[in-house]
Amino acid sequence: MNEQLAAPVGTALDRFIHQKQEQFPFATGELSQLLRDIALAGKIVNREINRAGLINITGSHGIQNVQGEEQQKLDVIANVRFIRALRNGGEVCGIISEEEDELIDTGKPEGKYVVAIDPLDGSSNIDVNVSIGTIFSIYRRLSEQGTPVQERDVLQVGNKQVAAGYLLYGSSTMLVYTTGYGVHGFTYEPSLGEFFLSHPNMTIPTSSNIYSCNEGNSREFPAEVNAYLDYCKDKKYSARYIGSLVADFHRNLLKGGIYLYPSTKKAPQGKLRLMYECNALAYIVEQAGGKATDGSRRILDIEPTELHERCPLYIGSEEMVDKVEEFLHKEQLEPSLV
Ligand code: AHM
Ligand code: MG
Repeated sequence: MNEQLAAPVGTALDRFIHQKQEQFPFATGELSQLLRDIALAGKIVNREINRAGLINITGSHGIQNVQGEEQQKLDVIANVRFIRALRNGGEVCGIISEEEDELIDTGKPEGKYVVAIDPLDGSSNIDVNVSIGTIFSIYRRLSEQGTPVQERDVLQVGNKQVAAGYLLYGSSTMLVYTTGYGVHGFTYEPSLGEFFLSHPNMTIPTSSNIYSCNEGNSREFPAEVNAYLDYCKDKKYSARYIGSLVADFHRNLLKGGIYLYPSTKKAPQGKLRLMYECNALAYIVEQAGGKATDGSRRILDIEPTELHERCPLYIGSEEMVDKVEEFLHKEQLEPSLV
């Protein structure tokens, strides 16, 4: 990591963003402002989450989202908060959100950026006081500034992300993001209402003994995946699965490990969404020295065709992702069950 880009632990997020911007002579400050907008919305959502148990706003909202899943009230709240923050900021011309069927035109055609966001991921964990998160990807628009946003502005390949990150609402609230110059983690200090740099230049161990997977689905997995899971058990790896992607990913980022959500018989493309779950985490993991694939393709090289498309995900420590790929491509194994 370039020493010039180093900032001391304890640096406030705003200052950190400002310092980074100063290192790029032609930066206009719009991306910096956009990151601040996301951080602000994150603080508001964090407050709502912390009050959830008290003010009885958790539980199903009674309507289904675009994926056919039941929305939780906090999903809706988080969605509204982030969209409002991004709209008011003015840097963003279009948004796709897990909670919205269609591309959202923010009504700010001068906005240079588009955002793909999962406002509250791991929503099945809200009611049980388990960590949840927000995941976001930022792209520079392709169409001309000053014109309405188009679908092609958001349907960009992951390697075109200019920034990506997540908020983790856990035992502490954290913001972790990259703009392509390493991964930096900030911890929220609620009494001051500010994020402070706590994890500069995060790197993921190249290997470890943690695997994260919903093995309840194993009857539905391809045979090759089950062979890999047997390998993990032979190696006496620890299974750690929270069921909140951000939380599972964050733990593996710090400690090393692999997270896998394979294709299943029922869901041949897996469960997770490329545009606002897989791409952001793939960008972060690569910046941290790890790897992310769908089993055969680098996640960041997948050309999207639909806003809400899904893809299998194998992500984490490089050697562990290499190993699972080795299993997935072993010819001597029984043909895939899927
Ligand atoms: P969500 O966007 O509806 O919350 O679904 C995504 C979540 C991930 O956070 C998590 O890793 C995965 O779904 C868990 O799925 P499962 O319950 O099938 O194990
Ligand atoms: Mg999600």
